[in-house]
Amino acid sequence: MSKYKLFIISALILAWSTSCDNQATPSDNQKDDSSQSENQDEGSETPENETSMSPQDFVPDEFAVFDKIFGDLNDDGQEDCIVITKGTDPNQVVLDEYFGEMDRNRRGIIVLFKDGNTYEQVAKNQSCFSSENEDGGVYFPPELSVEIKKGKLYVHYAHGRYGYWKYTFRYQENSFKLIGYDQTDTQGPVLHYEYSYNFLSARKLTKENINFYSEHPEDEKIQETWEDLEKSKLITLSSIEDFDELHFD
Ligand SMILES: [Ca+2]
Repeated sequence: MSKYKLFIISALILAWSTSCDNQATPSDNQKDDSSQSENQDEGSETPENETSMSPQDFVPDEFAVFDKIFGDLNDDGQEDCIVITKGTDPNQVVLDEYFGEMDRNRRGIIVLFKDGNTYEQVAKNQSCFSSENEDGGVYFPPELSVEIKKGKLYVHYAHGRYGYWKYTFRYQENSFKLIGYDQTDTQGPVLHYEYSYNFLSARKLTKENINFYSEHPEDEKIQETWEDLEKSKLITLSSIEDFDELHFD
């Protein structure tokens, strides 16, 4: 009889502990699910916190790598990486009367800081640059190059005999800020105007070749003018919708 009682008690304990296990399982799963969705949310809201060993891993599926530039952008001696991306939408490949198929997918930029063996994403803008196959009219379209020099990020547009313009960015307060803009207006080898904006000091320097119409570079006579700019919040790289629309003169 006592053996039978013991059996009943053992059976009850077993049943009770199993039900506890069953209860615990879904709540654990629930916990896992919620922490996973929290992580996913964090990932989409703050992609700049993503890390990976390879720059390629930061490029979303529907984009291709157009170019990669290496150099130190935050003065820690570790070589950072800029990835220039390009869209892959087949609808953006158009047929040009003279040049045949032209891929007009826009280009973007991803900036990665090296930290030991991994990269961390610190800035991303997927469509701020037009394609390399825009219609330049009677002249070729401006040629984009992105460079790292002395810890700064330069977005440079060369436009042959008409001159160039370039944007200078520096990493500060957790984002790349536009701190300078330079532009030249030339006619072949002869300079007409050179503008230099410093957004940190809110000052602009204009150099004018007052002997421009002599049409000889050796006759250049430069007159310098300084102006104060209206102080405003620095523009961030990630917020620029279209570099083609970002001009100051
Ligand atoms: Ca670095």
